[in-house]
Amino acid sequence: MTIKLIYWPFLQGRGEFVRLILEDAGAEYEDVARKPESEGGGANVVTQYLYGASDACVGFAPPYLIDGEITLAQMPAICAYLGERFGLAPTSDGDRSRALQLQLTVADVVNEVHDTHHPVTSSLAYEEQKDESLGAARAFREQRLDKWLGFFDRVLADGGGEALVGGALSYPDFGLFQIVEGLCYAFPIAVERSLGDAPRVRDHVERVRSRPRVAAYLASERRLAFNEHGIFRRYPELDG
Ligand SMILES: N[C@@H](CCC(=O)N[C@@H](CS)C(=O)NCC(=O)O)C(=O)O
Repeated sequence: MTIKLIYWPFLQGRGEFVRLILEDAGAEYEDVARKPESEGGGANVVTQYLYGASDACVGFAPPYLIDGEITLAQMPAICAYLGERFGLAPTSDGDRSRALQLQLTVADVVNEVHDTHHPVTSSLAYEEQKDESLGAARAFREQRLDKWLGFFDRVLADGGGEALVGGALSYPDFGLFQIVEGLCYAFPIAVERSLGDAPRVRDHVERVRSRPRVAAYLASERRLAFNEHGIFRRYPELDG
């Protein structure tokens, strides 16, 4: 049965963490809202789920995943589910819990990055909170970026350098790939400096990028470009 992903059709956002796992797994899936409206797609599909107009009360906010009878929301929960389903999760109980811990840490980074351009509220545009964003982005660059990348670098070192947990690539490895890709887009100057102190993270990103299905996906039209609607936005003034 085809898995359905319901997510905003014009941005990577939190949906991209799900897309990367589906792609690496070679899963049969439909990115429903990206289909033309005439074929049942469009942003309206997401809105229907978001505002409860759909039959299924899936979860509070997108991404949503539908796999037969199973409906799920919350990006880390979806990634954990797909990791288990497609053999991209550790097998021992301890490592499985740790994989979830790491995916939740990825989600923490996502939230912090979001708050660099929306520090006041999501319901106002960036342009309406630009002054506050300057301070929030500066604090992120100066106090958090090295800390986040250093943390993941140490986790990779502990795991032998090839994977975050369990000795083989699993779903949080794709999460780390995506946050570093996003950070490089949003804060190219600051991240280039920080990655110099996180060499394992840098290598890791290339390792994930060169996986055949990931590489094919990144080169395809299915991979949306980063843009200023998503989580990782390039506003040069926020890069210091
Ligand atoms: N914690 C949730 C956050 C979900 C979320 O904020 N979704 C965004 C798109 S990335 C959205 O459209 N939110 C609409 C809303 O909160 O009303 C997750 O990780 O999935």
